[in-house]
Amino acid sequence: MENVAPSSSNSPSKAGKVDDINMEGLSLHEGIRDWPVCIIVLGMAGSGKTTFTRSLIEHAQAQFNPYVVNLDPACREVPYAAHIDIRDTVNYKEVMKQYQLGPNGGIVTALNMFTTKMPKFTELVRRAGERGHKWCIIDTPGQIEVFTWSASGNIITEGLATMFPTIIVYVMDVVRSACPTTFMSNMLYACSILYKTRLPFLVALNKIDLKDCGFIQDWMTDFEVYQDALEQEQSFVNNLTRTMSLTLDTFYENLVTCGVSAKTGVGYAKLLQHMLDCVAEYERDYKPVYEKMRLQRLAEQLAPAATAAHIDEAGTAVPMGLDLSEPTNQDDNSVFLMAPSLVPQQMNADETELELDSKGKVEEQNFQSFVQTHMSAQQSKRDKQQRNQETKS
Ligand SMILES: Nc1nc2c(ncn2[C@@H]2O[C@H](COP(=O)(O)OP(=O)(O)OP(=O)(O)O)[C@@H](O)[C@H]2O)c(=O)[nH]1
Ligand SMILES: [Mg+2]
Repeated sequence: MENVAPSSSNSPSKAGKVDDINMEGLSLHEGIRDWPVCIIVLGMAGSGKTTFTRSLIEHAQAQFNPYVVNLDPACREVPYAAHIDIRDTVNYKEVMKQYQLGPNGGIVTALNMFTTKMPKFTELVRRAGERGHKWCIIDTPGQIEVFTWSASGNIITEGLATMFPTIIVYVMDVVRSACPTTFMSNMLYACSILYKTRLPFLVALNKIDLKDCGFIQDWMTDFEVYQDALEQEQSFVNNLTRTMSLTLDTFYENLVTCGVSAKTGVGYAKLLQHMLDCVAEYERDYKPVYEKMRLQRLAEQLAPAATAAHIDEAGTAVPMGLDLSEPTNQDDNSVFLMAPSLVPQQMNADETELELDSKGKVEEQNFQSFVQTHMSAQQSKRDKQQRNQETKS
C-alpha cells in the first residue's frame, strides 16, 4: 500500500516506516475531518481484541475499506495485514534491554516512543482517508492499563479524536465474565474508560460461540438477577460488589452492548449498525467538545515560547529514537514522558487559587448531579417494581 513498512508482521506495505513519512498537510487549522472514522479496540488481556480486529476488517472491507493499525509492540504476530505496525517503528525487546525494563515497562516505553511520532502517524491516517479508507481500526496492547492509563494512550486517543471522528469498542470476554465478580471488575474498567476517554462507547460481548451473552444483558438490566447470581458465589468481596453494582446502574442504562463471535463472525452485522450509531453520536454530541479542544491546541501551538518555558518544568528531555544504539538528535528525537496536559502551567498565586476554586466547584457540581441522577434512577426503578407488584396482586 503506502508509507509504512512490514516487519516480522504481514504488513501490506514495503515503502517505509512512520518515521519515513514527509509531513504534508495535516494541521490543526483544519476542522475535524469526516474520514477516516477511528475505531480504538480496547479490552482486557486475552478478551479477543486481535481476533475481533481481524473479523471486523473482513466484515467492513467492502463498505469501509479499513486502514489497520497495530499498537501492540509485544505481540509476536497479528492475523491481519496492518498498514501501520508499532513494531516497525520501535523494537520492544531492544527497549527492554537498553532501559533495563520488565515487559510492562517495555510496552509503556515503546508506546511513549511511538507517541513521539504522533504527527506523522496522524498524517498517515489523514492520507489514508483521502485515498478512500473510511475506517481506521486500531488494535491495542494486551495489558489494557498500558494504553488506558499511560500518558501516551491519552495522547493517542485525544490526538485522534481532535482530528477524526473516533469511537471506542470495548471487547469483553463473555466466558470469563460468567463469574459475577469478574464481570463487575470488567464493568468497572469499562466504566472508568468511558468516563476517561469521553468518546462514544460500545461493548462487544465476545466469544458468544462458546457462551450466550444473554445472562450479561440480564445482569445489566435487572439488578435482582445480578444479586441472585452473586448470592450463589461464596466470596468475601460480595458486599463490595453488591454496592458497586448499584452505583453502576446509571452507567448500564446508557451502555450499548452487542454479542459477537470474533471467531465465527456471528453478530457482526448488528455490531456494524451499532458502530454507525456511535459515529453519529460522535458527530452530534462529542465533535463540538473536541472541536473546542482543537482550537485550544492550536492556540497553544501558536504560543511556542510560553510552552517551552513550561516544558522546562516538566522534566528532562529523554533522547529517544528508532535505532536506540545510534546517537540521537535532541531536537527532533526527544520525548517528555509526561502528557502535555500534565505540564504544569505557570500561574501566580491568585490565579492558582482561583483556578483550584473553580475546579473544585465544577467537581462538586458534577458529583452532586451524578448523585441526583443515580438517586432518581433508583427511585424510578423502585416505583416500577412497586407498580409491578401492585399489578400482580
Ligand atoms: N471461541 C472463541 N475464541 C476466541 C474468540 N475471540 C478470540 N478467541 C480466542 O481467544 C484467544 C485470545 O484472542 P486474542 O485475539 O489474541 O486476544 P487479545 O485480546 O488480542 O489478546 P492480547 O492482545 O494478548 O491481550 C485466542 O486463542 C483466540 O483464538 C471467539 O469469538 N471465540
Ligand atoms: Mg492482541
